[in-house]
Amino acid sequence: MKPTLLSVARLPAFLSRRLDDEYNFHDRIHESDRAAFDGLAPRIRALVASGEARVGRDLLDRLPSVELIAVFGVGYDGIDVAAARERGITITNTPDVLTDDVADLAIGLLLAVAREILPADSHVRAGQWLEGPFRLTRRVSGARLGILGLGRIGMAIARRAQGFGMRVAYTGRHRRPDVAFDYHPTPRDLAAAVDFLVVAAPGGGATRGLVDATVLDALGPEGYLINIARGPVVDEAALLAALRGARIRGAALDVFASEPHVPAELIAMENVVLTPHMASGTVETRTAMGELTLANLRAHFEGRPLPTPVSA
Ligand code: 8YV
Repeated sequence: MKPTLLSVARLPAFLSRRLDDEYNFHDRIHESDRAAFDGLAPRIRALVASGEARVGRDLLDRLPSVELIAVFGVGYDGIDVAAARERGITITNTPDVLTDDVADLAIGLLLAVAREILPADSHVRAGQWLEGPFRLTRRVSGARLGILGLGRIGMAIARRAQGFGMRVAYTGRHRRPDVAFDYHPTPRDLAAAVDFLVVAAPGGGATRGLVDATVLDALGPEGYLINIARGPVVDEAALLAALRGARIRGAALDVFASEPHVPAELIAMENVVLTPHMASGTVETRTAMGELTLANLRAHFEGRPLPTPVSA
């Protein structure tokens, strides 16, 4: 008999189709059909989530047979890990396969906000070039880049930045003995030392609000913030206030505090670049993420070692 699976997030169609072929798969029926969910809940053996999905203690309480939560994404801050562990539930994610794409978008956002690519594009489309040249923008090559969270994605951003001759510095819980970049013990110290601050830290309670008003003020009126990690790592109200008061020069954001809602004030600002949580969103990477999610599920149900379990 095929194991029963529930997805708790919107998944790409190709992945849902494959899950449907291989499992007794139910797509978010806990949201769409409560009665059907209640009948099925005792038989659900695995959840398929995404980087943005929420799996709380309350949901797990209703699912006594869940053995595995397979996350289609690297971040699992939406999962109540403690509640899962108490129940002996294993969690898998999809690291590595998305690292390059996320780093690519971080650099793309950085270039877009500094070189004002979107306003410049509007300048051409609106026929304003006929009236005069576009204003001068900010140089990226050779600038100072700070990375908040030098994990796999942070390192990939650093490598790309070195190609632009940027001087790289970082902060994180620990100084890394294996890298030569300047280490700053706090986000504030790092922000004070750089022109561009890129957030690449995991989400969750430990990093919530890490980029606050003091960090933004340290970044200063010529500084830029780029966030490709998780919205809540940045205090969004403090960011809005800093942008409003020209206390930082610009921001480029792929993630937000309550996606898909983006504050109207942010949308109205010209010195920000906004993308819809799409850093891993290429055909190639989403396909690889889907394959890895399926490989984790298969290994689990066949009793083989999991390709990418989340370590404690
Ligand atoms: C999402 C992400 O998972 O990997 C992560 O942690 O946030 C993204 O890659 C992706 O958008 C699928 O929902």
